[in-house]
Order: sequence, then structure tokens, then C-alpha cells
Amino acid sequence: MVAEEIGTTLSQHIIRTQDKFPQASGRFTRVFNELATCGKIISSYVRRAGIVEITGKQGTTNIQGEEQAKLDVIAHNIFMNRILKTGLIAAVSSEESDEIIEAKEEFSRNASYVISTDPLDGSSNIDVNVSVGTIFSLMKRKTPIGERCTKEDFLQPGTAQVAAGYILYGSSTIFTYTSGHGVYCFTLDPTVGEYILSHSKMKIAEAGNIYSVNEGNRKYWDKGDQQLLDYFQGNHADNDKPYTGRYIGSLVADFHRNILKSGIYLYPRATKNGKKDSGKLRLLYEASPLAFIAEQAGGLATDGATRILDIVPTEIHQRVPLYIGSKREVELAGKFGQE
Ligand code: P6P
Repeated sequence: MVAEEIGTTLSQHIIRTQDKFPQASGRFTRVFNELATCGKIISSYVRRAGIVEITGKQGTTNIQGEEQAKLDVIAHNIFMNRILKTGLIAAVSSEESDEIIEAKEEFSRNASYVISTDPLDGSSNIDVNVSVGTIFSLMKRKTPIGERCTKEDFLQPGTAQVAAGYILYGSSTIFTYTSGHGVYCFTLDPTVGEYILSHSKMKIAEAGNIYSVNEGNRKYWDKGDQQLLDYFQGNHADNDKPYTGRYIGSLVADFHRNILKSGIYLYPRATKNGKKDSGKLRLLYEASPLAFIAEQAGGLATDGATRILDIVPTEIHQRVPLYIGSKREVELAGKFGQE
């Protein structure tokens, strides 16, 4: 980080970035300021979860058939109540909602963006005080401004994203984003309530030395993925030096560490009872936004064969296998997958 960047707040950074692009309107800045506010509010809940009776399950399930944690629903509601009132976001697709959620007519007349989000990824970790995160992806809508939004506004390839980011509620709360001009990370200073620039133009090393995967699923993987794990564990003809295994079970936390320290996160597809699945992670609001960040940081993200950002979604909650992080390891995963 260069001297004049020290102490830059998120708002200052976004305005400075916007000034570099004459065609940029203040709308983008307003969206980001609202996203930052959502992060502060969700952070305040996450940090008090154990004492304000919001740990545990909500007693409902989402479209994925996953039990919703109380905080999943709280984070989702915070997002909906704020983002859909900016007047700039026409609709949101959320992991916690089967259908897209449109802004009320009074807030949608000039709304030119849509957001896909996982409001609180890894929420099952809340009860054991492990980091969780919010993931968001911003796109221009395809339907005409002022008309109803449809799924088509969301079923665009990741290359159509105008911005993407995550908020990690860890030992500190950080806000990381890209708008296609590098990756920037800000740390929330709770004493002043401002996000302060902590990493400028983040880069992930070409070759990593960390692998992040739930090894318990090994028996369900394709042969190539099993051999890839052997390689990472130094039990392969082409590699006898083990990588470091680190798996938090919270995608945003694993991904953030792997950007800073280099490495790969993988969640391969599995075959259970003769049925091959499409992986666990969702394309629109997990794989795609993190793939945008990974590539902007010099890394790569694929489904094992295809670049994540090139995949055109057919369903809002579509799942994909995910290999994301240092270019060398992601390309290696592709090679093992082809064998
Ligand atoms: P498993 C959390 O539910 C999540 O979507 C990611 O945050 C995390 O990496 C993964 O699932 C954990 O899945 O099957 O290893 O528990």
C-alpha cells in the first residue's frame, strides 16, 4: 500500500475510483455505501449472537433443503430491508429465498442494478464461534428500467458482474471487493464505525501451498479428485512434498486466507448411491462473485473444466463444483480431472 492510501476509508476509496471513470455515476457509490452499512449491522448481530438468543436454528429450511440458522434469516432481512430501498437495486436473489425479491415500485423506477447474495455463508459455524461471511454480486439488469424484473436479470455469466465482494466476520470484520480494477480489502474500525483500507490491489501467488477441502467426502469423488488429493498430500508420483491442509468449513474464511497466503479451495462433485451431484456451492452468489475476485487477484476459478465466469446460469440456485485460488493448483485440478 502506498503512503497516500494509508487511512483511506471505503467511502473515500469508492469515490476516488468513481472519479477515475467519468461515465461512473454516484449510483455505484450509493450501492456500496449501503452494502457497507449492511456489513456493519450484520457484524453487530454476529458478535452478540450468543447473548441475544440468535444462535441455533430458525426451524425453517431454504430452497436448498438446508436448515436456516436464525442469523441466516436476520442477515437476509437486513439485506432486503436496506438494499431494496436504495432506489438503485431492482431485485435481489438470495440463498435464503426461493424466488427473486423485487424492490417496491416506489424504489424501482430508476433501479438499474440487481444483486445476488448469500447473506450469511457458513452460518452453521455461528454456534461454535467460527468466522462466517456475506457474499454479494452486482450486475446491470437486462430488463428495461421501470419494468418488472425476471430471472433473466440474474441468469448472466459471471463476466457480466460490475462488482463483487464479501464481508468476513472474523477476528475483525473486513469488506473486500472488486469492480474490475483490482481487489481492495478494508477493515472495520468499530471505534469509529469506518472501514479502513488494509490491503490494496490484493494478489494471490501463482503457485500455492495450502489446500482447503472436506477430505471426509473423498470416497464420493471422481478418481481424478482423489488423485489430486493424493498429490496435495505428497502421496503421488509427481509430488512427494505435502501441502498444508487448512479447512475452516466457511467458504469466505477459507477463500480469504488462501488469497493472502496462496492456495486452493475445492468442493468437488460427489456420487452417492449412484447419483452424481453438481457440487455444493451455488454459482450465482458464491462461486461467481468469488471467481471475479480470484481472477482480479491473479488467480483462477473453474468447475474443474470450465472457467466459472464463463458459465451461463440456467437456474438461480444452480450448484457447481468449485476449484478456486492459485492459478497453478486450479489448473492442476483441471488436468487431474481430465485423466
Ligand atoms: P461441508 C457452508 O455451508 C458452505 O456453503 C461453505 O461456506 C463451506 O465451505 C462448505 O459449505 C462446507 O461444506 O460439506 O464441508 O460442511
